[in-house]
Amino acid sequence: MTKKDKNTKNIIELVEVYLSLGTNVGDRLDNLRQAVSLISEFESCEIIKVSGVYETKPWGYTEQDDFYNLCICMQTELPPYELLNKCQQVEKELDRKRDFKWGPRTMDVDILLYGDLTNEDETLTIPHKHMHERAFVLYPLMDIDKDLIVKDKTIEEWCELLDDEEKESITLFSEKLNA
Ligand code: PH2
Ligand code: MG
Ligand code: MG
Repeated sequence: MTKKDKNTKNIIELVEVYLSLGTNVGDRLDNLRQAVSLISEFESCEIIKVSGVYETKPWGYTEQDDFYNLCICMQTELPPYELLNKCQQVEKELDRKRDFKWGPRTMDVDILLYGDLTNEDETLTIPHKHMHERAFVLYPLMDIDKDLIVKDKTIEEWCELLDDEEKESITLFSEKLNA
């Protein structure tokens, strides 16, 4: 997708990005609201769609409280590492403590997809490594676009492949964040 810059009339490349947000410490709904509000203020970014809010059993490390999760689709002009930096600032603003892998957190903002980009290094793996096996990512993405293709399958197809335990790990809390 492209648009014209107002001042220079240059063509700007807009990339479609999908983010996953998760929280299981403090007031989870308020954490999500604050994070989405901060993300909506990112320069050169426009939120296109926000999924419903889902309550989800912890994945990976299970001895912790349930999460609230949602996904966001947005268009951006920001390069991937600048966007990552901004997502990490949101985590900091929400007072995220340095946690251990898959441990409790006030806010986690992950980049799932950045257009067609594939990238793998220590700081950023796109598409997100585990996104196709997690109900807490796939169900919110179903709200946004069930036909979106990730790793050669649609979101809907990946959902059907989840085992029963994973399918039962998630319930819709609210269709709208600000309902
Ligand atoms: N995030 C993790 C690890 N486990 N489980 C759920 N349900 N939701 C998450 O957002 C989540 C998780 C690591 O980022
Ligand atoms: Mg994460
Ligand atoms: Mg993360």
